[in-house]
Amino acid sequence: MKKEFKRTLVTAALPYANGPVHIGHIAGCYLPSDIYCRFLRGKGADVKFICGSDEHGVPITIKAKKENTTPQAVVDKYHKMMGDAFKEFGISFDVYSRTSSKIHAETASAIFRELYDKGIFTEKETEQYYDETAKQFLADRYITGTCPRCSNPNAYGDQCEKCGSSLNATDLIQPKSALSGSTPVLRKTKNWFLPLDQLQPKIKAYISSHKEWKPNVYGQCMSWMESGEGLQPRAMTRDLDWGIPVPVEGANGKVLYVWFDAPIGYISATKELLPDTWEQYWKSDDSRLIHFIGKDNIVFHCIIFPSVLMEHGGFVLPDNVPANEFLNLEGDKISTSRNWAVWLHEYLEDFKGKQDVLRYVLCANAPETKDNDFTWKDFQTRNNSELVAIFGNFVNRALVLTHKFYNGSVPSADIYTKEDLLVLEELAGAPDKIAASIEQFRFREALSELMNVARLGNKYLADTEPWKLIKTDPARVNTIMNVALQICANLALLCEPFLPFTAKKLAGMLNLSALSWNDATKTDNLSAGHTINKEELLFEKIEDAAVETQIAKLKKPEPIAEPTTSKPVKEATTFDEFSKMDIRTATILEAAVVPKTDKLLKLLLDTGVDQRTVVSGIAQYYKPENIIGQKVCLLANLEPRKIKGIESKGMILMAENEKGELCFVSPITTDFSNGSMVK
Ligand code: B3M
Ligand code: ZN
Repeated sequence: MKKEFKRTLVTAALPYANGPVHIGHIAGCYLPSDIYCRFLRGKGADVKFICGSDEHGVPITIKAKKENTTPQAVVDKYHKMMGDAFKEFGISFDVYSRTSSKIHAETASAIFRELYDKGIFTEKETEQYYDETAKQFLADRYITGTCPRCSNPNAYGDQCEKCGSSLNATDLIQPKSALSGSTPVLRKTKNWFLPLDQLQPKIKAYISSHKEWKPNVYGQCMSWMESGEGLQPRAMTRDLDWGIPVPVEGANGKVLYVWFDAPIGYISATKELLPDTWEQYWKSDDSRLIHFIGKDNIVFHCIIFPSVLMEHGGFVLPDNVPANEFLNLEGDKISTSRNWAVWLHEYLEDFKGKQDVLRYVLCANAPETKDNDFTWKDFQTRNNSELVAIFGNFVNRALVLTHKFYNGSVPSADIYTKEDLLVLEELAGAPDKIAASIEQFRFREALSELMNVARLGNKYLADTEPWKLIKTDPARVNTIMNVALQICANLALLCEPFLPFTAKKLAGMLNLSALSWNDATKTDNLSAGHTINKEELLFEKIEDAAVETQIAKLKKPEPIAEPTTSKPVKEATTFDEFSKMDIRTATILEAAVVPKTDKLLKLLLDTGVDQRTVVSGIAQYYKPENIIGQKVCLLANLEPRKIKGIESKGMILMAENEKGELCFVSPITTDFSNGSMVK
């Protein structure tokens, strides 16, 4: 029997605050969850829509290193950027919170502590890689080395991106620390593990009771439990300095595993939204919890988070986890590092006021059951031949004719023909059809049912030709135009979940107010004599030039490689002249800002032959603590020079980027020792 729920809590995956949002994220979970929530609200249901930024974890610290700044600065920047873009795109979160908030640290710590006190965790000492130069344990992402499967020399400690194998850091051949380039050593460390092996029977029973889940989700969960040795214990704490401190004794220098704290972010965000009533949504049996995510997050939402909730007790478990597959772009995997992406904030800038076009295309082409492809050509076609030619065209004709024939006043329908009645019947049946699809998370199907309503209207006008009949049978035209206007009104109600900006505009044109989804089962939402407003175009044609610009932008190389930034080659020199330069490799051992300056760093270098001090003008670009262990090229026989009272012996070689900033040229991992000649 289907359970009756009183309220629904919908969550969308908390995006990592280490970069902006792209169309893959939107199609994966933010758009479907938004459609779902708007639909439920339209039906008058009690629903809350929860999201926020995921601000912990190694992706954030890596980004901070890359941008030479602090993790907090990184998350502050992207939290704001993502929140603003979601809002402008019409993603209707009731709250957009963040996991660096105080309320979240308290909530996550309390849940960890409860599990700890109940004796759920197993304490285990394991050997983890430790970087002796950087003096810290290394997260898997911070270790690179050769893949044992395919010999890719740049595999990461958790995964080889070349052959796709998932790895353990200790599997890597010749591991290197990405922090200092040194070879990490194994050190013992204690962490707290969630014994998923022991919990497996409970988890399996829970998932087996949800055969209604999407086959990709259900299947993935089952295959984890049934293949190999089944679920394995997983550490819920990590040796890292960015995150929520582990709230138990003897856990100095350890933080909660990001996948322990992040889903709890849904709870903290609900608390932030509803300080007094949040428990209703999380703790009563008649509340329904639904997580919208992308497929790479399935294990965390279907297995790990429910285990935490179960072991804690008192919380409802996810009732459904409608995960989508991936969206590709122009036939290729979306990639942040290759800049192969359509960024939401850039779309909003380039296509002002066209939020609904992207919403439409991403929904019509959503990767619901398999990976799908976004192309700019398809974007243009769907806009021009569906939104403009069907939806926009129908509404425009109906409104223009109403103004022309009736001065904007809705005519009355006195006698219906059989044809009219069939059209009205189909119109009245549309909301249930669309609803049935949405309730099963089939948003593409739902959208196509919505477009069928616009098609119905278009066909009705084409068949009845009121513009011809007006001379010979004006009474008949009254009915036709009344019916056409009812279709317009219901379209405004039904399109709201998908195309909220269009819904608002259309409702304004029709002078409709205070109607919602449920009213769309009626076919007399506009009464005779009601005055409508002037029509405007709902959608505009998108020209070739606009999509060509986007395609060109996609193909444009990273700005750093642009030819305009290169300087002409200098005058010729001789090899003898060059040979006089003693350039060799060295490692930065210590770094400090030279007092009373803001440009200079005093560096202590290991040159292989000695240790020496060099003063370098790079303080604006690098923080001293971030460059310890950095390999450099040193011009070793440059005459010593006193700079601010410090004797500087040599000069390190840097590259100047197009912004005039100085960057290290040496790769992060290197295979030569200090003192190697550069020739
Ligand atoms: N931040 C991973 C991701 O963005 C992660 C989701 C957390 S949901 C609690 O793919
Ligand atoms: Zn590999």
